[in-house]
Amino acid sequence: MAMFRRSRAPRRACILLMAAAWLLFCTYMFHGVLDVQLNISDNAGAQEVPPTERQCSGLFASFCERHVAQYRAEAVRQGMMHAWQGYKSYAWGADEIHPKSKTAKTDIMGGAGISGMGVSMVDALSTLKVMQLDQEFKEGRDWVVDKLNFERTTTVSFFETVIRILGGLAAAHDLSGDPQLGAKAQDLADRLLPAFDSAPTGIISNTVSLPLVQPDGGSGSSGLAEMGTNVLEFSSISSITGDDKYRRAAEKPLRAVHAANEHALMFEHVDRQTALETGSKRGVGAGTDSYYEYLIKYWVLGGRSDEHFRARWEAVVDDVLRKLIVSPPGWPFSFASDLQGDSLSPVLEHLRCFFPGSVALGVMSGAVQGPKAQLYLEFAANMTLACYQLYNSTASGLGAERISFDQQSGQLVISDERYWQRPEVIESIFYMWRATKDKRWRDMGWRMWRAIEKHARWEGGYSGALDVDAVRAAAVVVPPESDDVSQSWFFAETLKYFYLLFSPDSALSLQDWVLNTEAHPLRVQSGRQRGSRAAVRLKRQ
Ligand code: DMJ
Repeated sequence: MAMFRRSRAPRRACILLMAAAWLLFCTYMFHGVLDVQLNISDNAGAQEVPPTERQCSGLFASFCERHVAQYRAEAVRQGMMHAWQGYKSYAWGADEIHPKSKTAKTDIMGGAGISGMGVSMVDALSTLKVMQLDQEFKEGRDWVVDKLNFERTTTVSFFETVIRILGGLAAAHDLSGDPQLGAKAQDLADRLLPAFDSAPTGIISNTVSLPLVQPDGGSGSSGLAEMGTNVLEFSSISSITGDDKYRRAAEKPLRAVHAANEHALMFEHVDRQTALETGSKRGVGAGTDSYYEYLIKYWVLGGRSDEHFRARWEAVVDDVLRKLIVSPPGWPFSFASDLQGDSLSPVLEHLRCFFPGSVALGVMSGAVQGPKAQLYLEFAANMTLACYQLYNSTASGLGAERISFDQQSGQLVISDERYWQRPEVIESIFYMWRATKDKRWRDMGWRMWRAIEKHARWEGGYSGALDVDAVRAAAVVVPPESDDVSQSWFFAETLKYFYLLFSPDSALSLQDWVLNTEAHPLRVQSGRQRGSRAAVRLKRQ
């Protein structure tokens, strides 16, 4: 038998050789992806990070993509740490930081906004928690528990106070389970609650006075977004406290508005006595936006069982598709515009860009099915691409506040050149990524993030810019001038959506969480129905 026994040496050598070749191949494939260090300097010129631009293909594409995404998520997380550090060093407890001059500001939007509530701190909490920056979260949480109180006499915007402070506290509670944060949220909710008792419809006034809102007689009208953007937050307070009065109070005006108005797509104001719409413009932009957003999100938050809100949302989207779509000639994208009389204006403002994301969320949640879901998602993809042009068509890569189209030539014009750190475009890109898993959404987001790092980073954090196209206009290369303001929504929303775009779905499951209009995650209250995901692919351009 021994003569049949072959030597094992050549076989071993062969295996060793193959292993070495495999190692070499892998090293070549992933060189620069695995061992790359973050290298972001203050207000850096271009920070070139070629590995993250690498096209992942072949056998290891999904492995490679995972690492690129991890790298990107970590870059954004470090951005949050940088912004937090700036706020901590130069503006601790203030409402806003001015990151270029490294000074602090208390009072947002002078008089009719909010002041003295550590707005950026409260807005940052849920982002810190989502990013698992636990030490930083604790610092903020301790300030809120020890220092934040609502005793000062002040006039505030009901809307801003609810979406940033009440939403921020409720989310910080829901994410951490900390009862003291829940108590702080309830304290504010109790002070705001009497606002719903002013008018028979329950429609609140745009501005109210703290420390305790007094019913004001309920005359005049309220902005649609201002009256219709609180049901998520108050409903969450009901979940936290086990007392349904908050949810009931916030639902009442919405039901009154729906009963009084047959048009799903409404004018910008409602009369507080009759709940009838007033105004002249129908659209989903400034002044009306988050009212529409909350129709679908409230349905999701409540476990997808209240048909009233789902049906109203579907009627809105159908009307938008029928009446508001503008497709500028020669431009491959279309978007929802505003209808004034019979005319649609070919203007796209950043604020309106939340809308496709909310449509994608509705589709993902199973609010519509079959061909309609497909139609909605195709529209959402196309409008998100239109919105991406707010960034893609500027010389700096920062997002313009508004673009429009020349009536004669059809050419795109940057009609408001300010960058305000707004979240709506990255928000819709995030939802489109979750709905389709097309990695080009991530690449778009990364290009946007790099522009922010390049043009909007300062020692004290990140700011807006005065002219996103200044680089193109100037004869020599000049960076866009800073507006020296770090918006609190940059902490709450912009950074969070960038981070979630590059993170695995498990970082924040949309089955379990609903993001309010300030991107504060609130826990879904009951039911866990799985929505259908209609697959739609981006058309190649
Ligand atoms: C945020 O405060 C909220 O997203 C609001 O609904 C609209 N405006 C800002 C951000 O642009």
